[in-house]
Amino acid sequence: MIDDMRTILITGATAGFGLATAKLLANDNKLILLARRQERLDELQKSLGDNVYVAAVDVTNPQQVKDFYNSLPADFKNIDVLVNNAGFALGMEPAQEANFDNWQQMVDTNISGLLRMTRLVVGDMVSRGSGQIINIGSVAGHVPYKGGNVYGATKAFVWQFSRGLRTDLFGTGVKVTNIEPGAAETEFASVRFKDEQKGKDFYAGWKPLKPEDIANTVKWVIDQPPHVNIDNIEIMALAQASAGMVIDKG
Ligand code: NDP
Ligand code: 8X3
Repeated sequence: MIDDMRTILITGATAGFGLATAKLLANDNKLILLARRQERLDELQKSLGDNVYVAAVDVTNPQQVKDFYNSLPADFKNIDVLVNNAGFALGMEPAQEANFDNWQQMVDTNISGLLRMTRLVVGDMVSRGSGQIINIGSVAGHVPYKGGNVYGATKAFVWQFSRGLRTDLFGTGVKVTNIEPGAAETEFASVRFKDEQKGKDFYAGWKPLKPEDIANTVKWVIDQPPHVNIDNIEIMALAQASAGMVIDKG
């Protein structure tokens, strides 16, 4: 173990952006990887080596989060970077037809989970006078689309919370970034539709972002010199854009 390596905690590390980021950062950093699926975490532990600590933690579960934090090995206790990535959309029905439980789960994970993880690490970062919190928001936090209702609202929360956090942490040495991707080919769509084929169909016939595009962005944000804070990044596939103002004449 190399003591001067950064310790980076990534939530949602078993798929998509979190997994690609873990793979990209594994050689040069100590990683703490969290997600719910133990088998995948075990595979990551094997494939990414000694500088990786994995824990099956559901960010919506306060006790699991607390227990995980209290049992971190000494080598991993000083967290330099938190990547708040765990999250999802569930359903794409218009508000008047949506399943309330889906809404609740998105709020619990994308908002409360992110807050819980942030609160867990931010005090120590401030005490040490350094650290970095990278939130994964979404362009859906700014651009409404049909059925994006609560998902988009959770990401609008992430945008505003990131700005509030940056304000509170001003002068402490702790950095805050909100990365806002457009559609990327991950498990996101199959989770959203609860249907693998529908998920695949969503990405068929065009070129969405890849998980590695976001991993590269996270790495670039982390690699900035100490005096630079990247506040916000929007990153879209060339093949996706907001449709602009529309009129219904019908
Ligand atoms: P994936 O579904 O591919 O990965 C999501 C990851 O989050 C998985 O590792 C999953 O692992 C983990 N996860 C989900 N819920 C929890 C939980 N309660 N506790 C801990 N881990 C959890 O999605 P993406 O990589 O695409 O999404 C990552 C983030 O990026 C999300 O916040 C998403 O909203 C955002 N985003 C995605 C975009 C896209 O188009 N793909 C675009 C913009 C933003 P496990 O099931 O093992 O817990
Ligand atoms: C996911 C991006 O455009 O599929 O955050 O809602 S989009």
